[in-house]
Order: sequence, then structure tokens, then C-alpha cells
Amino acid sequence: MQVGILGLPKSGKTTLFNTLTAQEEATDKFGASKKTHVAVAKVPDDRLARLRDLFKPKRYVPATVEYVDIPGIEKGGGSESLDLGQLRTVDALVHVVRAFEDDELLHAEGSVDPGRDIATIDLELVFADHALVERRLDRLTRQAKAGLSSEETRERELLSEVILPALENEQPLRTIELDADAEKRLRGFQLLSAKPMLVVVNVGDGDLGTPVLENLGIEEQNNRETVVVSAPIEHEIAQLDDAEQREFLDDLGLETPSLDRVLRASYELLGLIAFFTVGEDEVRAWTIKNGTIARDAAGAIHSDIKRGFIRAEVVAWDDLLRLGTLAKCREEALLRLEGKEYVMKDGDVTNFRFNV
Ligand SMILES: Nc1nc2c(ncn2[C@@H]2O[C@H](COP(=O)(O)OP(=O)(O)OP(=O)(O)O)[C@@H](O)[C@H]2O)c(=O)[nH]1
Ligand SMILES: [Mg+2]
Repeated sequence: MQVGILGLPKSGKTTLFNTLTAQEEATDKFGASKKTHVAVAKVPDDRLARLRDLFKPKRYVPATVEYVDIPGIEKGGGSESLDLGQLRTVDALVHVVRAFEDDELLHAEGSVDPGRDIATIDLELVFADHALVERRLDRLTRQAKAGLSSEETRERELLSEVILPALENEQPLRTIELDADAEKRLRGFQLLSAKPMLVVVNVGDGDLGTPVLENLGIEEQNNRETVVVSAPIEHEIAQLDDAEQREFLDDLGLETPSLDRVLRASYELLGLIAFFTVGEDEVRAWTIKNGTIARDAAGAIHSDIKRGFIRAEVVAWDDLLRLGTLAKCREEALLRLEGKEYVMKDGDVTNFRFNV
């Protein structure tokens, strides 16, 4: 799973990326960056950490999400931008928007206004999609003279009657309701404004812990989540050990590092859940789509396990923590045998029986 990080120039994207993925890519106040970065972040999960403490395994493997950090998108340049093209294949977007004041760092629009910047970036995504949809419709129109297949006719209807009008209305496609068939048809186009989005509001350190969203004029929207962070502060927190972190967070009036919330929110936005495997060797999270059945979940571990699937032994993570061992869970009938059609739940501790 891949998440793309985008935003106007100098909004703090690379600072956030570095902290999420423990990288040290250069960030600076001047000069436009030209490089795209890709790296993997571990998704913090308190449930899994507690299972680790119970099993004390040799290896501990949390779930991961891959982030792609692209250079800032200039207002008005989006539809032409190669940088946006690099986001076509990602599964979700993180939009880093500047809400911090800094006299040394001029904002291209002359003022700090996150609401305006969110609308600006949304419009760039809409323009890029519009250009792509128009090209496709042109091609279908030319082809229509020689006759269109029924599939192509339906595609043309969807694009010209639903998608193009929405884009012309400057509506990001993620905000409009589409039926499953339409969604499936659109998937191949990899339209940017249709991707789920997490808005990360990068505030000055003085504004942490205060309810800023309403003041900033940021509204609720379909398929969009919002998290408030201070990217440089998160970077500092990440360098501290656990005890120092706790103290620092208390001083700021925060429960958990905002970074954890960014990671969790991207995971949830992607419609992902995790199941766990446990043992002395390894305690590990495996990422699947919400709604995945047991046999397909087995395939996340290995195709052989899917092919030779017999049964899944399943216990809820909190039952296992409460009773302490799998044997006790079996005695109490909390460890169940499930068949291949069982729909996996978030936090299921699973052992697959298979035969190849
Ligand atoms: N004062 C202040 N400075 C910040 C904050 N976040 C980032 N910066 C600074 O802003 C500058 C740009 O940060 P980057 O993380 O490189 O921003 P970017 O969005 O990746 O920039 P481009 O990739 O060039 O578009 C750096 O000097 C950061 O230290 C913040 O919350 N407050
Ligand atoms: Mg950058």
C-alpha cells in the first residue's frame, strides 16, 4: 500500500516524510526541491505491542505503509506537472498544508491560509483529472464513428454525464457518491481527485493542543480526514526515548504523538485492517483490506497457505491478552476454528492450517 504526500511548496512535506519513515532527506527554506522520495513507515499498534510483551519473540514486525514524498506543486501548474503523475498509482493522498507562521519563509500567496490552500490543491487535482477525462472522451468520440462496444458506450456515458460535469463543477471526485460499477470503471484511470485524502495541518508549535480546525475554516468532507501536527515538533519527539517522549507530550498537552495519528489515519483511510500471527519466533501484523475472507488472508502470508488452506484458528487479540496463552483460549472455547469464507476481523490472532 502506498500513500502519496503532496502540497504547495514549503508546507513541510519532507519534514513530515522524514519523521514518518525515519529518513533524513534534506529540507530547506530556500530553493525548490526537485526530488521524489520513497520509504516505508511502521504503523504503530498498541495491541500488537502488548502481544509482543506477552510472547517476547525474536522478531517483531508491525504493519507498514509506503510513503511517496513529491516536490511542492505550484498553483496553476498541477495539470502539467510530472510530480502529480507520480501520484497516479498511490492508494491515498496526504495533503500537507501550511498553518505555521514564519517570517523567513514567504508564502507564495502572501499570507498563511490553510482553507485557501486546501482548495487550491484540490483544484489542481481536479484540473489534472479533467485533462485526462477529456482526452479519453475525445478518443471515444473519434472511435464512435467506427462503432463502440457496449462497454465503451457505458464508459462514455459515465464520463460525459457524471464525471466531467462534476469536474467542471470543481468537485473532487472523492466527494461524489458512485455505485460499485462506476467505481470499478474509474479505477483504471487512477484519477487523483478520487483518491481518499488525509489533510495534515502543519501548525506552529504554539497552536498544538488547541482546536484549530474550526478557526482555520476547514470543513468536513466525504473521504477526507484531518489531523493537526507540528512537523518539526514531531521530528523532535521521534528522537526521544519513551520516558522523555511522555514528559514532552505532557508539556504540550498531547495524548500520543500526532505522528501516530497520521499513520493510523492513513491506514484507516485505505480501508485496511490487520490480523496478527504470534509465537516465540515472531509477532507480526499482516495488512488486509477490510472484508477479506480467511483464505485470501492466508494468501497475504504465502500463496501456498492460501492454496492448501484447511482451517483458520482464530482468537480475538484482547481475549488472548486476558488469558495469556493460546492453550487457555482453547480451553475456554475462545480459540475458534473458522472455514475459508470467514470474514477476518481487525485484530484477529490467527494460525492457518494448510496442506500442500
Ligand atoms: N517554522 C516552521 N518551519 C517549518 C515547519 N514545518 C517545516 N518548516 C520548515 O520549512 C522549510 C521547508 O520544509 P520542507 O519539509 O522541506 O517542506 P516541503 O513541503 O517538503 O518543501 P518542498 O518539497 O520544497 O515543496 C524547512 O526549513 C522546514 O524546517 C513548521 O511547522 N514551522
Ligand atoms: Mg520536500
